[in-house]
Amino acid sequence: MKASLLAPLSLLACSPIGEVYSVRRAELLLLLPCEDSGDCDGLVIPEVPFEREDQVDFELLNEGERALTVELSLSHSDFAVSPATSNVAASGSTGFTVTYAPSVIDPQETTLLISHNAGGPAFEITVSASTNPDADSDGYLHLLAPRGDDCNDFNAQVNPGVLETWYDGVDQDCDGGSDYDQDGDGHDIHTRPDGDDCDDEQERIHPGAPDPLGDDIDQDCDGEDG
Ligand SMILES: [Ca+2]
Ligand SMILES: [Ca+2]
Ligand SMILES: [Ca+2]
Ligand SMILES: [Ca+2]
Repeated sequence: MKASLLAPLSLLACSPIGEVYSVRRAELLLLLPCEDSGDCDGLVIPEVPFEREDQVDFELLNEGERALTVELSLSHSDFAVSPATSNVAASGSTGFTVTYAPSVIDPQETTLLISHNAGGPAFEITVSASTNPDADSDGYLHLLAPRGDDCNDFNAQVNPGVLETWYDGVDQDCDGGSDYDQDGDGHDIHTRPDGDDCDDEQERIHPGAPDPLGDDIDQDCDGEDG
């Protein structure tokens, strides 16, 4: 049996093989991708923005002479592994994917449990992940981050420090107001389907505004002065 040549099964052996790191259990050899940083103690998923997900692939080799069944599970709902079960043919291999979709800003860690019928203990692999709170690198953090105020963290032209461009349908400065109400009087510009502001650059001019007679200004937008 090839397995008899392998390292003691009770030890978690982690050693570099090119750009992957390996862990053995009986006839199974787990090959994990290794970060450039040399952080190779498990699966590492770096810098995933909110509202996005990232994934890391790894491989399980069956070095034995019989087909083996493996089951994979993760203990954290922000992580998922696919497929959850697999049969690994003798002398064959199977690929798996761990996906991370962050729900919080803080770095997270979970355990990937890989059960198998190869004999010996299951694999327990640490999966760690971190988030990128400023995905568009505009210096403003995602709304879900502490003190975050970037209402679109995937567009560097949108943040509280940007000058608003009116009437383009985009809230550039993240103030949450209507993009069709430049003067902020609560009435959208009259050119909009639901707009009734006849002068959207004067906050004192809109339907319902006082319209004193004789100043030649139609403050209440009814079409005439007074
Ligand atoms: Ca940002
Ligand atoms: Ca932004
Ligand atoms: Ca705008
Ligand atoms: Ca207005």
